[in-house]
Amino acid sequence: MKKFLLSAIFISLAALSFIGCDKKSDSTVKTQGTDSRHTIKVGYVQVGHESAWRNANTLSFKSTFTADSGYEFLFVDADGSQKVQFDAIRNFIAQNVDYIVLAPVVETGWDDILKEVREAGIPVILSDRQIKVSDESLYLCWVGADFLQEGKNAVKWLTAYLENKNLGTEEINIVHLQGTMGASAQVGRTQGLMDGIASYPNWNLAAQKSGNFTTEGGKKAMQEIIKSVGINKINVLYSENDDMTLGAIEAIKEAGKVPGDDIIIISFDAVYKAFMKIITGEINCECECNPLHGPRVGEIIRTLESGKPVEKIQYVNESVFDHTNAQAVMLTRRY
Ligand code: GZL
Repeated sequence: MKKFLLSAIFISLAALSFIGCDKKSDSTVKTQGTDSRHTIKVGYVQVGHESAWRNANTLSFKSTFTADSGYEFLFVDADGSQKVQFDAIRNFIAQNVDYIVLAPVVETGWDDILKEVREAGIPVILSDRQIKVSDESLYLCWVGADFLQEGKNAVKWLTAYLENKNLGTEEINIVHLQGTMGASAQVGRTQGLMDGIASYPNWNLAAQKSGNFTTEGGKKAMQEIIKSVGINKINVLYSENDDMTLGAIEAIKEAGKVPGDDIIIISFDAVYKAFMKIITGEINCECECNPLHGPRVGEIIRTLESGKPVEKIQYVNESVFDHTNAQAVMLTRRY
């Protein structure tokens, strides 16, 4: 009964926080500003709709860049394709937008297209994942999470957890579900774990597979790992986003084990469906990754419109949650 009530509270709060937002992930959504003199035309190229985090991120932008707030908002959901992102950017250049906001699918391959944008004289704001370019002036600024720090937070949590369970010197076999390979969220979270394993001789990387940040991908990868490693040999699951974690939990249960008890579960994002599992004990640690970039990017554009400079790199604030602190903030969660 308690679980049902908790779920009902979460779902109604989440629904309330997104009221009035368009839930569609249309390929192009266009809204006309109310006052043409001050309408700011923003072209936003989103990664896709692969995860609950991504959908919360999209809704955050759609609820910020509204016609009532003086924007004409062009939205493209690239469905995980960098080529679609390139095409969308060229289309935004042709439509002469005032700003291009880009959430890059992967870190590499952006030099040429961003040079085209620079020739068109359109500023580029990066949101969420980062890029590796030969010339950092190809984009104006970036707002997002420190993915390496998120990985370090997870390792720090696991170290303390094992110490508290008197397992600090025991052999610990860790299976690792990676996100979309080459995405900076995957690169940073993987580095955090690898650095941790390198510093603890009793931590072993038992298996490593990409689930591409999706629930289906996480379940399939975990099933393959269970087959190759053996469910009884797995002590910890380090999963680089909640959607993969939810799929992996299904696979762990199908193998007859109790997630959060037989296997320590560490996950990233802290979206409410997974956050609930801290309360029920199926997930031990959630490393938050704040998806609510819309207001921050809106603030950046307003600052630029007023002729003021903006910081090049802007990290969002994030926390780590487990059974000691999740309950207290459960009702304040906004995604
Ligand atoms: C992180 C973001 C990642 C999330 C995943 O900022 O890029 O992509 O962790 C999402 O859920 O798919």
